[in-house]
Amino acid sequence: MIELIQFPFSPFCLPTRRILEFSSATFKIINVPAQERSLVWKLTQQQYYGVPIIRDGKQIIFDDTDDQQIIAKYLDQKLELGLFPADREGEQSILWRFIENEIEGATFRLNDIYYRENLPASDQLQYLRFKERKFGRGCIEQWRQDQKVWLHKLETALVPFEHMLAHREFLLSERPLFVDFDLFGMLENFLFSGHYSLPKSQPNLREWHRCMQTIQIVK
Ligand SMILES: N[C@@H](CCC(=O)N[C@@H](CS)C(=O)NCC(=O)O)C(=O)O
Repeated sequence: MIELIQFPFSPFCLPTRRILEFSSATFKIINVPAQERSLVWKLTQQQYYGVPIIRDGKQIIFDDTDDQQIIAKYLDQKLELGLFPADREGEQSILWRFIENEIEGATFRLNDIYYRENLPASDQLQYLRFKERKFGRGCIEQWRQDQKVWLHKLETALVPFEHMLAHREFLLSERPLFVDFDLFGMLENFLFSGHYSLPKSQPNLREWHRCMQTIQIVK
């Protein structure tokens, strides 16, 4: 059975989880604390500490690149999901870079504002320290002060997707491709704290999001 090693609000784990649910394959979720990666380190034989990783029998799959989608492509092939049709590879790879930079940059900050609610008390110190080491002292407090600015940036960055969804049911096609799951995962990260909803100005995106929550492959 496929095992997904993850933590629940990770913007990079959420697309993988939804792809697995979409596939109808049986899989098991193994949650690790957001700041404690010894299981990941051990399973990858000291090659990687990020999440997600996948265990599939004897194989361990992880994506140590910024833009190759190694895990999603592995699942796509193995489970025959058709998420990466060759004739859409170029458009998808431009879109997933935008999704994982512009969109994710806003969603993770907006969610991290609520890290004390999202994490058990025992994990909060290491989480704050990790963020401050990466983004500077007081970064989360700053994001909290700039919350409206980040919400506006997110809404603006989502406009092109709203336009795409005015013309078809999914971003590039009449069926979901990888970029649908990628954007969905980032938005689930944004919505995780329960403090936000998708912009009222973007009804097509809201409808698509509702559909993406439960869609399953028909084979
Ligand atoms: N390219 C990787 C990126 C994964 C990633 O950035 N994961 C974050 C969590 S959302 C992570 O584990 N970062 C390293 C860390 O937190 O120490 C993928 O798509 O799987």
